[in-house]
Amino acid sequence: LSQITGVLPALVTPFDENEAFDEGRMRTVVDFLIRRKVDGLYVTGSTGEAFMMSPEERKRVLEVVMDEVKGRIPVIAHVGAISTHLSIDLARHAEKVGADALSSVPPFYWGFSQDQIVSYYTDITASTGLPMCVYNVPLAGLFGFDMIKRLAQIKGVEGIKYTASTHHDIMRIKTEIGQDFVLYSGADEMAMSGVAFGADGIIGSFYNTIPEVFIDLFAAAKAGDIEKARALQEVGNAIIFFALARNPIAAIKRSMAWQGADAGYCRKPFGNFYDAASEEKLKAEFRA
Ligand code: HMN
Repeated sequence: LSQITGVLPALVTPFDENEAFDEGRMRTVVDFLIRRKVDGLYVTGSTGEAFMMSPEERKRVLEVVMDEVKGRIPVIAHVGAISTHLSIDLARHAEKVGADALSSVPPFYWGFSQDQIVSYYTDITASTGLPMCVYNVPLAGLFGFDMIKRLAQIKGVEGIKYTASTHHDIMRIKTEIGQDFVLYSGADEMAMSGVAFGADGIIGSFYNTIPEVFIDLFAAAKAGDIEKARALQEVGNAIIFFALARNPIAAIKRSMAWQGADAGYCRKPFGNFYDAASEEKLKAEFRA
Protein backbone atom coordinates (compact mmCIF):
# COMPACT_ATOMS: atom_id res chain seq x y z
CA LEU A 1 0.00 0.00 0.00
CA SER A 2 2.92 2.35 0.63
CA GLN A 3 3.36 2.64 -3.15
CA ILE A 4 -0.14 4.11 -3.52
CA THR A 5 -0.17 7.74 -2.49
CA GLY A 6 -1.51 11.08 -3.71
CA VAL A 7 -4.97 11.85 -5.07
CA LEU A 8 -7.33 8.94 -5.83
CA PRO A 9 -10.87 9.51 -7.08
CA ALA A 10 -13.43 7.18 -5.52
CA LEU A 11 -14.48 6.30 -9.03
CA VAL A 12 -18.08 6.84 -10.13
CA THR A 13 -19.79 3.95 -11.92
CA PRO A 14 -21.64 5.13 -15.02
CA PHE A 15 -25.01 3.54 -15.75
CA ASP A 16 -27.03 4.11 -18.90
CA GLU A 17 -30.56 5.49 -19.03
CA ASN A 18 -31.91 2.00 -18.28
CA GLU A 19 -29.58 1.67 -15.27
CA ALA A 20 -27.35 -0.94 -16.94
CA PHE A 21 -23.60 -0.64 -16.36
CA ASP A 22 -22.24 1.53 -19.20
CA GLU A 23 -18.88 0.13 -20.22
CA GLY A 24 -18.20 2.79 -22.87
CA ARG A 25 -18.77 5.65 -20.45
CA MET A 26 -16.67 3.84 -17.83
CA ARG A 27 -13.73 3.71 -20.22
CA THR A 28 -14.15 7.40 -21.11
CA VAL A 29 -14.17 8.36 -17.43
CA VAL A 30 -11.07 6.32 -16.61
CA ASP A 31 -9.14 7.92 -19.48
CA PHE A 32 -10.38 11.38 -18.55
CA LEU A 33 -9.04 10.93 -15.01
CA ILE A 34 -5.71 9.47 -16.07
CA ARG A 35 -5.21 12.37 -18.50
CA ARG A 36 -5.90 14.72 -15.61
CA LYS A 37 -3.10 13.05 -13.71
CA VAL A 38 -4.78 11.39 -10.77
CA ASP A 39 -2.47 9.05 -8.86
CA GLY A 40 -4.74 6.00 -8.66
CA LEU A 41 -8.35 4.86 -8.54
CA TYR A 42 -10.58 3.53 -5.76
CA VAL A 43 -13.16 1.35 -7.50
CA THR A 44 -16.69 0.26 -6.46
CA GLY A 45 -16.77 2.16 -3.20
CA SER A 46 -19.69 4.24 -1.92
CA THR A 47 -19.28 6.78 -4.71
CA GLY A 48 -19.14 3.86 -7.14
CA GLU A 49 -22.62 2.80 -5.94
CA ALA A 50 -21.25 -0.62 -4.93
CA PHE A 51 -24.25 -1.49 -2.83
CA MET A 52 -26.56 -0.80 -5.77
CA MET A 53 -24.90 -3.60 -7.73
CA SER A 54 -24.86 -7.38 -7.77
CA PRO A 55 -21.51 -9.09 -7.10
CA GLU A 56 -21.31 -10.02 -10.80
CA GLU A 57 -21.78 -6.39 -11.80
CA ARG A 58 -19.12 -5.24 -9.34
CA LYS A 59 -16.72 -7.75 -10.86
CA ARG A 60 -17.52 -6.55 -14.36
CA VAL A 61 -16.92 -2.91 -13.39
CA LEU A 62 -13.51 -3.79 -11.99
CA GLU A 63 -12.60 -5.85 -15.06
CA VAL A 64 -13.43 -2.94 -17.38
CA VAL A 65 -11.49 -0.49 -15.22
CA MET A 66 -8.44 -2.76 -15.08
CA ASP A 67 -8.58 -3.27 -18.82
CA GLU A 68 -8.76 0.47 -19.47
CA VAL A 69 -6.12 1.45 -16.92
CA LYS A 70 -3.62 -1.04 -18.35
CA GLY A 71 -1.23 -0.66 -15.46
CA ARG A 72 -0.88 3.11 -15.89
CA ILE A 73 -1.93 3.88 -12.31
CA PRO A 74 -2.65 1.69 -9.26
CA VAL A 75 -6.15 0.49 -8.50
CA ILE A 76 -7.66 -0.22 -5.08
CA ALA A 77 -10.72 -2.49 -5.29
CA HIS A 78 -13.38 -1.98 -2.64
CA VAL A 79 -14.77 -5.46 -1.87
CA GLY A 80 -16.91 -4.65 1.14
CA ALA A 81 -20.11 -6.63 1.63
CA ILE A 82 -22.06 -7.81 4.64
CA SER A 83 -20.97 -11.44 4.38
CA THR A 84 -17.36 -12.56 4.59
CA HIS A 85 -18.15 -15.21 2.01
CA LEU A 86 -19.14 -12.63 -0.56
CA SER A 87 -16.25 -10.29 0.20
CA ILE A 88 -13.76 -13.13 -0.20
CA ASP A 89 -15.24 -13.95 -3.57
CA LEU A 90 -14.88 -10.30 -4.64
CA ALA A 91 -11.36 -10.13 -3.18
CA ARG A 92 -10.16 -13.22 -5.03
CA HIS A 93 -11.62 -11.88 -8.23
CA ALA A 94 -9.90 -8.52 -7.67
CA GLU A 95 -6.58 -10.29 -7.24
CA LYS A 96 -7.16 -12.38 -10.35
CA VAL A 97 -7.84 -9.34 -12.55
CA GLY A 98 -4.77 -7.49 -11.27
CA ALA A 99 -5.98 -4.97 -8.68
CA ASP A 100 -3.14 -3.61 -6.56
CA ALA A 101 -4.91 -3.54 -3.20
CA LEU A 102 -8.19 -4.26 -1.44
CA SER A 103 -10.34 -2.08 0.72
CA SER A 104 -13.48 -2.83 2.65
CA VAL A 105 -16.06 -1.24 4.87
CA PRO A 106 -16.81 -3.36 7.93
CA PRO A 107 -19.88 -5.59 7.73
CA PHE A 108 -22.86 -3.40 8.64
CA TYR A 109 -26.65 -3.53 9.21
CA TRP A 110 -26.71 -6.17 11.97
CA GLY A 111 -24.40 -4.30 14.32
CA PHE A 112 -21.63 -6.90 14.37
CA SER A 113 -19.37 -7.20 17.40
CA GLN A 114 -15.76 -6.09 17.32
CA ASP A 115 -14.65 -9.75 17.29
CA GLN A 116 -16.84 -10.44 14.30
CA ILE A 117 -15.43 -7.41 12.48
CA VAL A 118 -11.88 -8.52 13.26
CA SER A 119 -12.65 -11.99 11.92
CA TYR A 120 -14.17 -10.44 8.78
CA TYR A 121 -10.97 -8.54 7.94
CA THR A 122 -8.74 -11.46 8.98
CA ASP A 123 -10.55 -13.87 6.68
CA ILE A 124 -10.66 -11.57 3.66
CA THR A 125 -7.05 -10.55 4.02
CA ALA A 126 -5.95 -14.19 4.36
CA SER A 127 -7.79 -15.11 1.17
CA THR A 128 -5.46 -13.18 -1.18
CA GLY A 129 -1.93 -11.86 -1.30
CA LEU A 130 -3.14 -8.27 -1.67
CA PRO A 131 -2.75 -5.59 1.00
CA MET A 132 -5.93 -4.42 2.73
CA CYS A 133 -6.96 -0.86 3.48
CA VAL A 134 -9.72 -0.88 6.10
CA TYR A 135 -12.38 1.76 5.61
CA ASN A 136 -13.55 3.93 8.47
CA VAL A 137 -16.72 5.67 7.32
CA PRO A 138 -19.81 6.87 9.20
CA LEU A 139 -22.14 5.18 6.70
CA ALA A 140 -20.94 1.74 7.83
CA GLY A 141 -20.27 2.58 11.50
CA LEU A 142 -17.09 4.23 12.70
CA PHE A 143 -14.31 2.37 14.53
CA GLY A 144 -12.99 3.80 17.77
CA PHE A 145 -9.26 4.37 18.04
CA ASP A 146 -8.68 1.12 19.96
CA MET A 147 -10.46 -0.85 17.26
CA ILE A 148 -8.28 0.78 14.59
CA LYS A 149 -5.24 -0.36 16.56
CA ARG A 150 -6.65 -3.87 16.73
CA LEU A 151 -7.38 -3.98 13.01
CA ALA A 152 -3.86 -2.74 12.25
CA GLN A 153 -2.47 -5.90 13.91
CA ILE A 154 -4.08 -8.16 11.31
CA LYS A 155 -1.58 -9.62 8.86
CA GLY A 156 -2.07 -7.92 5.50
CA VAL A 157 -3.86 -4.84 6.87
CA GLU A 158 -1.49 -2.10 5.75
CA GLY A 159 -3.56 1.04 5.99
CA ILE A 160 -6.83 2.83 6.52
CA LYS A 161 -9.12 5.05 4.55
CA TYR A 162 -10.17 7.50 7.21
CA THR A 163 -13.47 9.26 6.49
CA ALA A 164 -14.28 10.36 10.04
CA SER A 165 -14.19 14.04 10.98
CA THR A 166 -12.00 13.46 14.06
CA HIS A 167 -8.83 14.41 12.22
CA HIS A 168 -6.65 14.53 15.32
CA ASP A 169 -6.78 10.73 15.23
CA ILE A 170 -4.98 10.79 11.87
CA MET A 171 -1.89 12.04 13.65
CA ARG A 172 -2.43 9.56 16.47
CA ILE A 173 -2.73 6.64 14.05
CA LYS A 174 0.59 7.65 12.54
CA THR A 175 2.36 8.09 15.85
CA GLU A 176 0.86 5.14 17.74
CA ILE A 177 0.46 2.54 14.99
CA GLY A 178 3.38 3.57 12.82
CA GLN A 179 4.40 6.06 10.18
CA ASP A 180 4.36 3.26 7.63
CA PHE A 181 0.68 2.45 8.29
CA VAL A 182 -0.74 4.05 5.17
CA LEU A 183 -3.48 6.59 5.72
CA TYR A 184 -5.88 8.00 3.14
CA SER A 185 -7.99 10.93 4.22
CA GLY A 186 -11.53 10.41 2.97
CA ALA A 187 -13.43 13.63 3.69
CA ASP A 188 -12.82 15.85 0.66
CA GLU A 189 -13.96 18.98 2.49
CA MET A 190 -11.14 18.35 5.02
CA ALA A 191 -8.45 17.16 2.61
CA MET A 192 -6.10 19.89 3.73
CA SER A 193 -6.26 18.97 7.42
CA GLY A 194 -6.00 15.28 6.55
CA VAL A 195 -2.74 15.89 4.73
CA ALA A 196 -1.53 18.32 7.39
CA PHE A 197 -2.09 15.64 10.04
CA GLY A 198 -0.04 13.15 8.05
CA ALA A 199 -2.21 11.43 5.42
CA ASP A 200 -0.29 9.74 2.61
CA GLY A 201 -3.12 10.18 0.16
CA ILE A 202 -6.66 11.42 -0.27
CA ILE A 203 -9.54 9.34 -1.65
CA GLY A 204 -12.86 10.93 -2.43
CA SER A 205 -15.85 11.52 -4.66
CA PHE A 206 -15.02 15.02 -5.81
CA TYR A 207 -11.65 14.04 -7.29
CA ASN A 208 -13.72 12.64 -10.17
CA THR A 209 -14.77 16.11 -11.25
CA ILE A 210 -12.23 18.64 -9.94
CA PRO A 211 -9.04 16.59 -9.54
CA GLU A 212 -6.70 19.50 -10.36
CA VAL A 213 -7.84 21.50 -7.34
CA PHE A 214 -6.96 18.61 -5.04
CA ILE A 215 -3.78 17.56 -6.85
CA ASP A 216 -2.49 21.11 -6.30
CA LEU A 217 -3.85 21.15 -2.73
CA PHE A 218 -2.14 17.83 -1.91
CA ALA A 219 1.19 19.11 -3.25
CA ALA A 220 0.87 22.44 -1.44
CA ALA A 221 -0.08 20.84 1.89
CA LYS A 222 2.77 18.33 1.61
CA ALA A 223 5.17 21.18 0.86
CA GLY A 224 3.92 23.14 3.89
CA ASP A 225 2.36 25.92 1.82
CA ILE A 226 -0.66 26.38 4.07
CA GLU A 227 -1.91 29.58 2.43
CA LYS A 228 -2.07 27.95 -0.96
CA ALA A 229 -3.65 24.75 0.38
CA ARG A 230 -6.29 26.77 2.23
CA ALA A 231 -7.17 28.82 -0.84
CA LEU A 232 -7.57 25.64 -2.88
CA GLN A 233 -9.66 23.97 -0.17
CA GLU A 234 -11.97 27.00 -0.25
CA VAL A 235 -12.46 26.62 -4.01
CA GLY A 236 -13.07 22.89 -3.63
CA ASN A 237 -15.47 23.35 -0.74
CA ALA A 238 -17.67 25.80 -2.63
CA ILE A 239 -18.26 23.04 -5.17
CA ILE A 240 -18.51 20.25 -2.57
CA PHE A 241 -21.15 22.03 -0.46
CA PHE A 242 -23.06 23.01 -3.59
CA ALA A 243 -23.29 19.35 -4.60
CA LEU A 244 -23.91 18.00 -1.08
CA ALA A 245 -27.01 20.18 -0.80
CA ARG A 246 -28.44 18.50 -3.91
CA ASN A 247 -27.78 14.93 -5.01
CA PRO A 248 -24.01 14.63 -4.82
CA ILE A 249 -23.18 11.57 -6.92
CA ALA A 250 -25.60 12.63 -9.66
CA ALA A 251 -24.26 16.21 -9.58
CA ILE A 252 -20.68 14.93 -9.83
CA LYS A 253 -21.59 12.74 -12.79
CA ARG A 254 -23.34 15.59 -14.60
CA SER A 255 -20.52 18.05 -13.97
CA MET A 256 -18.14 15.51 -15.53
CA ALA A 257 -20.30 15.44 -18.64
CA TRP A 258 -19.97 19.24 -18.91
CA GLN A 259 -16.22 18.69 -19.06
CA GLY A 260 -16.36 16.07 -21.80
CA ALA A 261 -16.52 12.83 -19.81
CA ASP A 262 -20.15 11.80 -19.60
CA ALA A 263 -20.35 9.70 -16.45
CA GLY A 264 -23.91 8.60 -17.15
CA TYR A 265 -26.77 8.05 -14.76
CA CYS A 266 -27.11 6.96 -11.13
CA ARG A 267 -29.24 4.04 -10.05
CA LYS A 268 -32.54 4.75 -8.35
CA PRO A 269 -33.43 5.90 -5.79
CA PHE A 270 -30.54 8.36 -6.29
CA GLY A 271 -32.11 10.07 -9.31
CA ASN A 272 -30.44 12.28 -11.89
CA PHE A 273 -30.19 15.74 -13.43
CA TYR A 274 -30.84 14.57 -16.95
CA ASP A 275 -34.07 16.30 -17.87
CA ALA A 276 -33.45 19.68 -19.45
CA ALA A 277 -35.17 21.68 -16.71
CA SER A 278 -33.28 20.20 -13.78
CA GLU A 279 -29.99 20.36 -15.67
CA GLU A 280 -30.47 24.06 -16.52
CA LYS A 281 -31.37 24.76 -12.90
CA LEU A 282 -28.28 22.90 -11.72
CA LYS A 283 -26.06 24.86 -14.11
CA ALA A 284 -27.58 28.21 -13.20
CA GLU A 285 -27.19 27.57 -9.48
CA PHE A 286 -23.68 26.27 -10.03
CA ARG A 287 -22.68 29.45 -11.86
CA ALA A 288 -24.27 31.59 -9.14
C1 HMN B 1 -16.08 5.97 -1.52
O1 HMN B 1 -16.06 4.91 -0.90
O2 HMN B 1 -16.62 6.10 -2.60
C2 HMN B 1 -15.51 7.18 -0.94
O3 HMN B 1 -14.21 7.36 -1.04
C3 HMN B 1 -16.30 7.99 -0.11
C4 HMN B 1 -15.72 9.33 0.19
O4 HMN B 1 -14.85 9.28 1.26
C5 HMN B 1 -16.85 10.27 0.39
N1 HMN B 1 -17.55 9.96 1.60
C6 HMN B 1 -18.77 9.47 1.58
O5 HMN B 1 -19.41 9.27 0.58
C7 HMN B 1 -19.37 9.18 2.90
C8 HMN B 1 -16.35 11.68 0.37
O6 HMN B 1 -15.68 11.92 -0.83
C9 HMN B 1 -17.52 12.66 0.50
O7 HMN B 1 -18.38 12.49 -0.60
C10 HMN B 1 -17.04 14.08 0.53
O8 HMN B 1 -16.09 14.23 1.53
C11 HMN B 1 -18.18 15.04 0.76
O9 HMN B 1 -18.69 14.89 2.07
